[in-house]
Amino acid sequence: MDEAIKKLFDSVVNGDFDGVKANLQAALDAGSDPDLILNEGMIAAMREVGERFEAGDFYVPEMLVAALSMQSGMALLKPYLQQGDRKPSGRVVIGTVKGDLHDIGKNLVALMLEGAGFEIKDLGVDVPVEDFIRAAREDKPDVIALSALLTTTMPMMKQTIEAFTAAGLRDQVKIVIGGAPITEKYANQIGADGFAPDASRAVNMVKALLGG
Ligand code: B1M
Repeated sequence: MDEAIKKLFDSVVNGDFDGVKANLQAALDAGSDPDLILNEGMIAAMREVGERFEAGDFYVPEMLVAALSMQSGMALLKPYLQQGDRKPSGRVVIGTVKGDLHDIGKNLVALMLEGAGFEIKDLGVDVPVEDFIRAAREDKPDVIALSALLTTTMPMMKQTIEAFTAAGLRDQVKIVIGGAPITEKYANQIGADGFAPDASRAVNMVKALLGG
């Protein structure tokens, strides 16, 4: 792996903000592929952080600082990830479901969709079902994208889909889901219109759903 990307990985794991900035810039200056920087330097680092948390070597504060350092790097990387086609492709409302505060993956999905020309309304984290319903009524999106990172918050996705059916809105909007614990099987089980395991496949899936 590129030396700067390896150092970036270590900086994210250690929550070293200055290191993240310097090593990210060094990787860009060295001509590394932005997707590689994101996947090998940052997303892989968050995976490592999760493993250390599970092993009891990291606690919530370390996990949080690592997440914040990654987010600071994302600001620098953003322009390089958004060089896709820019034709308006549709409107997407996105949010992390109620009870769940994880937003890095959701932000990445929003960023990539925006880069692919979608208009994005980001409802943030810990989003109650009613807010998705309100956004569907007011903003008339083509797609509602739900993110969940906890096994305990996955059921909120099912509840959200059921609430759309109860509100008579289910056939007016596609509902797609994703997040680390989510699988295609779960998406089918709860009647979602689509699932994607990562941000770039989320863009392809949403494009395909909208016939693009
Ligand atoms: Co938390 N956390 N966390 N955490 N955290 C996980 C998820 C965990 C797996 C860690 C572990 O134990 N290994 C574990 C969940 C276990 C489980 O449910 N089975 C866990 C836990 C337990 C918790 C707490 C309960 C800890 C505690 O308090 N005791 C707590 C819960 C708080 C809450 O939400 N109510 C908690 C808190 C936190 C922090 C706040 C400290 C921080 C989040 C900060 C933030 O997001 N702003 C945090 C972090 C950083 C993590 C890990 C380490 C990293 C998550 C991340 O950002 N990954 C995570 C471990 C892990 O995932 N390996 C962990 C990088 C990101 C790019 O990937 O989010 O998967 P991801 O997104 C991907 C795909 O999933 C997909 O595309 C993205 C980009 O490729 N995707 C979608 C995501 N959303 C999509 C939507 C789509 C499509 C694709 O729509 C169509």
